[in-house]
Amino acid sequence: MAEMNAAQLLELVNSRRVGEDGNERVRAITARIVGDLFRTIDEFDVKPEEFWAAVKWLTRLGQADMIGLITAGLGFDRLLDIREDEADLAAARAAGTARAIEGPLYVPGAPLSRNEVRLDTGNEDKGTPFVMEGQVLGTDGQPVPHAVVDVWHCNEFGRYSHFDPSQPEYNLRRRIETDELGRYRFRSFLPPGYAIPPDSPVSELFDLLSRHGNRPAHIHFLVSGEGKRALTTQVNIPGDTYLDDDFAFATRDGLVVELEQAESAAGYESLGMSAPFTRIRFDFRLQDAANEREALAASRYETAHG
Ligand code: MBD
Ligand code: FE
Repeated sequence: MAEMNAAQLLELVNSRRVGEDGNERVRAITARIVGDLFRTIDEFDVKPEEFWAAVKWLTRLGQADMIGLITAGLGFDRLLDIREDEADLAAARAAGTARAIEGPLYVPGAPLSRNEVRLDTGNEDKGTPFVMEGQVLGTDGQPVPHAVVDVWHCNEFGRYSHFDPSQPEYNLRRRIETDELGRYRFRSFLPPGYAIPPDSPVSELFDLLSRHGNRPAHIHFLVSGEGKRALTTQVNIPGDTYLDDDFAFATRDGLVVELEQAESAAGYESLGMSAPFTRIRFDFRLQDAANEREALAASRYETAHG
């Protein structure tokens, strides 16, 4: 009875159970993935040393907390966005600012300010200062008062606070509550692009795939407001070499901002601006939420089980 071939083993792995408990969807998806891997091992004649090297790599990937980098780099994060876009289109609710992937580097609970904030406190002279400003609007163009704009970007070396323990807590991470007209603004410096850490499990795989691990310069947002569907998105800074060659496949039309020169700093004194300065104007357009869960300003990781 314990002698079996590969097909019999697969059948046994996927059918064994002690009762009717458990989750049928999890059983079905696990069975598909196990079957696909059995077939991959067979087709490519994967040797034991190759298999165990892969297992060790996965273990190191998890220990380095880098699984979220691999999912982005292999296109899964963008795939989920494409599927949500398609679902929106099918439901005739494809409107508003385009979504873009959260990425693995969001941290909830950033300090909250009203109307405006300096994101770059403690990062003076780290790059070109700019002010980004605009409104949070509904798809009908009506302002969303007291919306929350949660914004984060990397430091001058392309590293994100929290994941880079050398930076202060919540460095370059803030939340801004909009005013009655849905207006927000913040000052920061133009961040550089991001590159996956060298000498990491991720870079090992990307070297073997002959792929680079660069993202073009970008700023992340999680925007939410009463009755509106929370929006996770990013904007890109124009002119970056990797704009159309993002390792995470996450750049989108309509999300590459324009850098303008503001001639006068009048009205921007509270952000410490002196003329002339670089300005980005960008309005976020949020769909109406179909239910309470859609309105939650939360990481997609956290809501995944909710
Ligand atoms: C990033 O900064 C990022 O935004 C994504 C999606 C993946 C890796 C690093
Ligand atoms: Fe990022």
